[in-house]
Amino acid sequence: MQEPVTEGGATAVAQPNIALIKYWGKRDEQLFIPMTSSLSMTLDIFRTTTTVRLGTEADVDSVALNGKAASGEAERRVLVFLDLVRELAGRKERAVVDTHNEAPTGAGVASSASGFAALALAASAAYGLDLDARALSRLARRGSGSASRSVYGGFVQWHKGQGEGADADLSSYAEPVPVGDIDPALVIALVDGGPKSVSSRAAMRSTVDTSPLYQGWADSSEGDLTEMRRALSRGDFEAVGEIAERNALGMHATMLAARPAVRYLSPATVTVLDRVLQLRADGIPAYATMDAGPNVKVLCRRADADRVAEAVREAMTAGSVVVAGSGPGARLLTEGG
Ligand code: 2P0
Repeated sequence: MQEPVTEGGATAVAQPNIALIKYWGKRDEQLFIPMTSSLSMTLDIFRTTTTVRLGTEADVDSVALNGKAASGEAERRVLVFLDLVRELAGRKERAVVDTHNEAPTGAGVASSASGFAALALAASAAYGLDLDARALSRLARRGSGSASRSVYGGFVQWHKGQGEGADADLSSYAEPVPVGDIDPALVIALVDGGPKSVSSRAAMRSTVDTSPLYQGWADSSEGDLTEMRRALSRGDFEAVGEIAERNALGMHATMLAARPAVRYLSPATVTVLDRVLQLRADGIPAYATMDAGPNVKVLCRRADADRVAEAVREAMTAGSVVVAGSGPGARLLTEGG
């Protein structure tokens, strides 16, 4: 393949986040406005690095993911996003996008969050848009809802926003949340590295449309969020963990009640959940959360992370365990790194 002629360009890095209060359901699919507010922790692992250059002669965008030309839905989502950035910037040049992902794709450690946070930052810089963090978070949201949160490091709340249309778009953004002294770690049990059976986007749509349990969870999630913010600010680790675990289990309950049911949890997931209960019975504060896949993320204190990782590893017959801490938000790389 001939190298395209390019000029300028920007490289950005972002990392995934794991929600402690989940985002599950949109009230505006076009603008990515969520049904509920959510709250997450940005991780210090699994970087996505994205370079966007402007093609001076190209008449189409070119997108590479991990060194291979992107295709299908993954490519389409990037092209739609680039159109949005061009519209905001009032520019017409096509882009050459090169993305490298350290995370295993498709199994619940969402690469779409780090991917669209990095793309939003690199593309807005390449097209000369001067966005503040809130505007960048709103832009990243249009690529993938959870990406709005990866713009920031540490603990982050994504506001569901108010009103409809432009009002909702302006008021649905993420921002950092103050936290007391909790020194958290997430022990990630990658019980299955394969692609997910149903995309989270399709699964959340069908849950909202068909699950009789959905509204109950959405209502209770508002209370969970309020309690979570209080627990974080007073540094109450046990309360943070308990709220996160019940919010995640509730989200999965809504999916199990969807018609047809969406079940991401596998026997290996349940085995790890049992091990987490056992850890608590043994006096170690450890709490589980799961996303749109069978993997389990165990929230614990950093001081307990090795012990928790060991216990989880022992419970697993396959897969691997990764330990993450709290990480930084999206940032631009300057030339030379
Ligand atoms: C979250 N998840 O809060 C929730 C919990 C999965 C389970 O955000 O359609 O890839 O691109 O906005 O952000 C995964 O959904 O969905 C997700 P879109 P996204 O982390």
